[in-house]
Amino acid sequence: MRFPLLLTLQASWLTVCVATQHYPTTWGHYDLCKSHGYTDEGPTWYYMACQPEAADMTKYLKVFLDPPNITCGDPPETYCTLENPYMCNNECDAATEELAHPPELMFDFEGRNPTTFWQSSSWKKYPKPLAVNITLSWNKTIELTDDIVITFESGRPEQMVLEKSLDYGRSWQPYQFYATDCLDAFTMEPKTVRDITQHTLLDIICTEEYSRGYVWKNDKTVRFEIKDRFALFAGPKLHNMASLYGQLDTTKNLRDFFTITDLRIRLLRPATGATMVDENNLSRYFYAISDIKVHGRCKCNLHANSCIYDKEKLTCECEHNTTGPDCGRCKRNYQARAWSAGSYLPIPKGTANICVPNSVGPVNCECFSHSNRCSYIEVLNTVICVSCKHNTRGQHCQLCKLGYYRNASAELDDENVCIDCNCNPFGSDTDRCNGTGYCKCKEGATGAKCHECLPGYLWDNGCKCK
Ligand SMILES: [Ca+2]
Repeated sequence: MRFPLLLTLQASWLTVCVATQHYPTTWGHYDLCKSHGYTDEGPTWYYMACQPEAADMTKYLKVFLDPPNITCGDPPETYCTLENPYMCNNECDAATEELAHPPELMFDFEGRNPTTFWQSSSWKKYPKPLAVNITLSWNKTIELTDDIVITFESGRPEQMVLEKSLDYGRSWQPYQFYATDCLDAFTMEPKTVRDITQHTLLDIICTEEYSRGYVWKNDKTVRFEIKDRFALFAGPKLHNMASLYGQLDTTKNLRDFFTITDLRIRLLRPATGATMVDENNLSRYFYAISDIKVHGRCKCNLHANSCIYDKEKLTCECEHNTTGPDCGRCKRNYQARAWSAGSYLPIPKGTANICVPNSVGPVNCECFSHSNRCSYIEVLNTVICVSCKHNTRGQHCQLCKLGYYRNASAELDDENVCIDCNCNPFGSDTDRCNGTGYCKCKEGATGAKCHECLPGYLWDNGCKCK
């Protein structure tokens, strides 16, 4: 029986504060979507940008192979080792559990000995290339937060491309090319991640770093370096995440670079060892992968701090009145202003950019013709008019400014709705008046505007005793 799995997301503030730690989980700053608070108007919610904690994303993917029947063992095959063509005691048989190498063994728990791995058929149709595509699909946008690491139990491929899709597999872009000879395989100059700068971060490179060295059995991994790329903005130990957030906030291309819905590993040529391909012993050449690491975050546009995994699909638990798998739109009845993603800025709590309920205030910035500009006050969850003219004030310019009073014979949208109190500056206490225009007089003064004196008083810049 399958239960929905809730990714819980309590960021560890402790870890954030340990400055000397390598690669602190500073992304965890954004772990709360809202908090309770108080204003003059009573209790309210304060909204903050928030996002789910980074996690092992291989638990939530589906894997597809192309060709679909490329996994070894049907019919059963015997394999030789690359180093010693006479050592042919590895058997693959899909019908026997202990001898089968299905794709899910690329994602099971590793750390056991011997390792478990997926394995392809051997290169029986040489010289036709032995090419295999491994597609990992999340059916959901995710943001990569750590290096992608692929561990090969065969030799590492001599040619391979890592590709990504941002549109659920409709279109693909390369992430990185891998070859023993980049010029020969892809007509690209060989580079490494160390050649990349802030300005060339989006460049796609070919690297020879992860293809050579089959003889060194420990060099089994092929890597796509995410953290080295982060470090170009956040510093070598990722101390200055604020700088990275700032860049991610303002540069959509950069944000998209680390965002994927699918990954595709295109295996184009298996390891062949140091010598020519031995056509008489093609059982030496195949692909075998024991582990693929993809660490990332369920992408919710900074509008959710958790995702649920239900019916084999990740979905954001949207806050801020947003909805959709990525919190990518406003809920019904919360469309008083256009949807926008949350922002990492200002550090450390960001801006929630919540969706505004239609029912809070008039939807179309109603200011009784005294203003045509409104502003949304997030703390109060309210739309208010800005720069009310004609001596008005208030959320909808429905009140008179101090020193003015309501003209009882004018409608609310009349330019003359507010009349100057016109209180005599010497005779009255303040320049304010009541709702009928009467000013508050100083001792001895009288009249609506306090410009006359009571009996026994004489006018002399105000009313003085006789
Ligand atoms: Ca495994």
